[in-house]
Amino acid sequence: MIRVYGSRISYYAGKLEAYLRYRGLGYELLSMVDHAREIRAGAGAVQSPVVKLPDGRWMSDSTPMLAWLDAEQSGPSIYPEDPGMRFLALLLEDHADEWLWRPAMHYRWSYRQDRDHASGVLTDELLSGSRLPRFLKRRAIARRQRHGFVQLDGVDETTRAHVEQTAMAAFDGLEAVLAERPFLLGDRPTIVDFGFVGPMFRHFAQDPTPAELMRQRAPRVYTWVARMWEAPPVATPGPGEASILGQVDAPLAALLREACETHLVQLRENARAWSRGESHFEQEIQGWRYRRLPVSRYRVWCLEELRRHWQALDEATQQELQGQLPEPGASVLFDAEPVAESGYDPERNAPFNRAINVFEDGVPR
Ligand SMILES: N[C@@H](CCC(=O)N[C@@H](CS)C(=O)NCC(=O)O)C(=O)O
Repeated sequence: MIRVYGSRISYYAGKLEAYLRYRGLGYELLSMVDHAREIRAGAGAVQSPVVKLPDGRWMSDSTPMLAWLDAEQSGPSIYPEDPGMRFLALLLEDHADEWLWRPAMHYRWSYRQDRDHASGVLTDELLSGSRLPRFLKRRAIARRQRHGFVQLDGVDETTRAHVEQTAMAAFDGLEAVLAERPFLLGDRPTIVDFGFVGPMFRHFAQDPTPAELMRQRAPRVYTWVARMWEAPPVATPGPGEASILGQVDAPLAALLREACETHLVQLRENARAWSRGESHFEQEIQGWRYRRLPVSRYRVWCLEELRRHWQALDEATQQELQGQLPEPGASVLFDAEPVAESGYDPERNAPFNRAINVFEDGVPR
């Protein structure tokens, strides 16, 4: 049995669980806090999720974990075979992982109903061993999360409307794709579905405020979330069956545009600030000014990984993709000089390396 350490309302644990269910891989979900010391020693960092395999090896980080797990499976891969589509799929996964995190945390911790719900769940999951009164535990959790992941992650009265706008752009973008097909690239789930399930499932479809917005504005996304959780069986497709898209269509192009304008623009400025040794940076995204964003070393590595995948493409594919990836943003994938070096995982052992948190020791400072 695979051991998954994490929370049952966690973004990335939800992504991993959806994958394990899809592949029919049995797992048990265990508390991170009760096993924090063991996790730190085994995996390098405490975050949700961390996995202990039946052979005793530890793995972290949903992106390399899914890549490794999928390479071990028989049957059709969740990664598109076509190299160009595969690259675009990895870009959308990273966008869903790293860009939609801010709106997901904002909706969960800025709205009272959502904060009450999530702080209650996390108190019972994480702090059941502490004898403090429950209301104090809830307050401490809500304060940590709201302060660190919302206020210190650049969400204030000047950016809040944009943070919400970008979540609604994701709802609308996915809704348009799902008008065409049951999963984001075709008839079966791919890494793009597992990427978007992170924010869409455990956050937007479960937290009261965005869940209501999703039901009203993006009902197909709401049912797709359930479809992803239902864990459709993976059958080897017969000829002409269970196909996935061979080229970018209009609704997919809209998702890619949003990823370039937001996520890639932020990845570039984050990497620049890291190379200058700064802890925070200021930048404009889609015309909105963010005055103070925390630098993430982990995201410098995310950019390195995307650039590495880009470099592995042949020239003809690169040229074709350049026509599909707009500025501002796209050129950070192929600029001759890298913006920065993370120094993280130089041996390329992920998901079996010593992990780091996305931010310092867990929360932005
Ligand atoms: N890149 C990691 C990120 C994991 C992550 O940041 N998980 C969050 C919870 S969903 C976490 O544990 N944050 C650290 C904290 O809150 O201390 C992944 O994809 O698995």
